[in-house]
Amino acid sequence: MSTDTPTRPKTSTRPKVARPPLHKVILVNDDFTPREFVVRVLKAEFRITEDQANRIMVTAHTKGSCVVAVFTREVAETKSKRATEMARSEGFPLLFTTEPEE
Ligand code: TYC
Repeated sequence: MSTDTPTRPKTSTRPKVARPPLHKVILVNDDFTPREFVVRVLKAEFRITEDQANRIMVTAHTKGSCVVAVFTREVAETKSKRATEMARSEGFPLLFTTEPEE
């Protein structure tokens, strides 16, 4: 069947390179974990400087929680779990959680 209207190849201007949704790792404050230990865990698991770790720790300490970084879901969950386990193995209640980025 033919029409007068020439058919165009289906093209899209939208690139098909959807990025995976990102998840935040959140540091939660508590009254027991020593500040120095929080900084040590942050540096060990998230490979950040002493200065960055200190700022994140102080923000969680004063505001209740602080976003540490964002990763793909699996990486965020693994890092959060490892950091929380590091604290448990030393007997501290320090907690890291994850949540999807808006
Ligand atoms: N609030 C703790 C203290 O005063 C320190 C601390 C900071 C603990 C941040 C957890 O996510 C945290 N020793």
